[in-house]
Amino acid sequence: MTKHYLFAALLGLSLVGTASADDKDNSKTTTPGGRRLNSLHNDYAVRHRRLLLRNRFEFTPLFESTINADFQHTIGGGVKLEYHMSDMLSIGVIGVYGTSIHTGLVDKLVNPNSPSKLEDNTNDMTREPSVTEFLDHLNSMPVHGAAYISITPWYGKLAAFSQAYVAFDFYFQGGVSFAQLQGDCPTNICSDAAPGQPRPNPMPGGENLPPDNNPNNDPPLNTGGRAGLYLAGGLHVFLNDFLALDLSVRDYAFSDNPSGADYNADLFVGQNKKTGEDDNRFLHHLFFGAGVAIMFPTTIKRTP
Ligand SMILES: [Ca+2]
Ligand SMILES: [Ca+2]
Ligand SMILES: [Ca+2]
Repeated sequence: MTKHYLFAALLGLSLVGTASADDKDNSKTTTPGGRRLNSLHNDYAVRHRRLLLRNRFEFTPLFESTINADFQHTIGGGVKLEYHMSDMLSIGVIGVYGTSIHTGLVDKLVNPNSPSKLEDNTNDMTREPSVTEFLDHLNSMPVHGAAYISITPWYGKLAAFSQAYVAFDFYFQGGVSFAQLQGDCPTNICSDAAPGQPRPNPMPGGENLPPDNNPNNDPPLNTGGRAGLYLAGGLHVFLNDFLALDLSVRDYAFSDNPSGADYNADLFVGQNKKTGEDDNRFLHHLFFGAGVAIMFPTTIKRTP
């Protein structure tokens, strides 16, 4: 009997509970499917959050260095300009002026004291290029850059040694890259006017001579403007409301032949009409970049 009273009382309480919960429904919104939502649904995920990116313009002086160069490192300085339409999405451009430094491989091949040094004087009887032939075929990248869309999927706070709490975000970028490639092979070294093709016979009326099959005297064909793909990933570490450390790895991918040599071993430099192959090929140029991002306006808004 007591049990029945207890049960009735509990039932009554639960009904009262339901009724009082229903009373609060006046403040709830409802989805088209009839699902009830409370006021938190339309609220900000984080209140009073500093809006470090949204509607801000980013100006970032930066330093860049190649990390996968075979023959010549490119190191240089430039600027990144970016507009953040939202916390997630931004558009930008980057441009860098660079200077070239020989890699360790090149030093091994040209250093007079190196045991693997190339031949001193041009000898067309050997496949090996001379030091001068080799160096004159290398190209450099005085200018490179990109235009891109950037996505910032993650942001948060980083606690360092339980002392410093800094805001950070990770971003990924994709777009188009461009570069200006430079080289200078004098005509006394790059003397072959028609690489891979039969040469006219100096004797009048004589048959054409076969190709010289010597790529070391061919023009390197690795200079001029290039366009291709751009991919990057990086992070901002905010030092205050408007300054952030900007670290990234960028890939400028475009057609290139950094050695200017016969890469595909068909004994000349240039496009092979029979195979369609070219010694220029789609190459990734990876750079590490470090810069200081300055955000404008320098004052920030917060979520309510
Ligand atoms: Ca040689
Ligand atoms: Ca040749
Ligand atoms: Ca070739």
